[in-house]
Amino acid sequence: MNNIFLLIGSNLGDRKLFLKQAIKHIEADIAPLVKASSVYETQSWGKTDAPDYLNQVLMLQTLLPAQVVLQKILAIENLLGRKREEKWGSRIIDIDILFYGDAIIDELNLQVPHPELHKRRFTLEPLAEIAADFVHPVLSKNILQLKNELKDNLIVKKV
Ligand code: PH2
Ligand code: MG
Ligand code: MG
Repeated sequence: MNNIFLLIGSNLGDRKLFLKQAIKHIEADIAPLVKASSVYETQSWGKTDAPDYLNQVLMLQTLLPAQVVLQKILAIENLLGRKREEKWGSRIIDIDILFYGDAIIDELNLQVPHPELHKRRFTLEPLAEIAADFVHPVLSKNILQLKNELKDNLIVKKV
């Protein structure tokens, strides 16, 4: 089995409900959750004038290949009504693959580990809550170390 970590996020509409609906579809179409972090309210990263996000990290175990997981994620985002607009634009739901076990994937439509995760407090705080010891397969540091080295000081708080 592969341990997969997903980040879910929403900064539009009923954010809490979108996270709940995303989890329901992830459990039905991909795999049941093994662990989930608390929900965090986080300042928007990249576009600082955008509304705050709710973010949460989920861990699941699956034998599905990463590309199949990605296709299922895109289908769930579409089902929930996501419209794709500008980079880092506000969204009702975003589901990103952070890690797929120790795999390093560099394909046009999929990069794993997520190339920016080590720069983002909104990702590392919830990830550290459920997987502080997990070692980043490219950077060879664990999540707690990466969190302690963060330069990102945008506000991230448990709700
Ligand atoms: N996602 C982004 C860009 N900025 N900021 C926060 N706080 N949370 C996110 O999930 C997020 C973001 C692109 O996917
Ligand atoms: Mg994202
Ligand atoms: Mg995404």
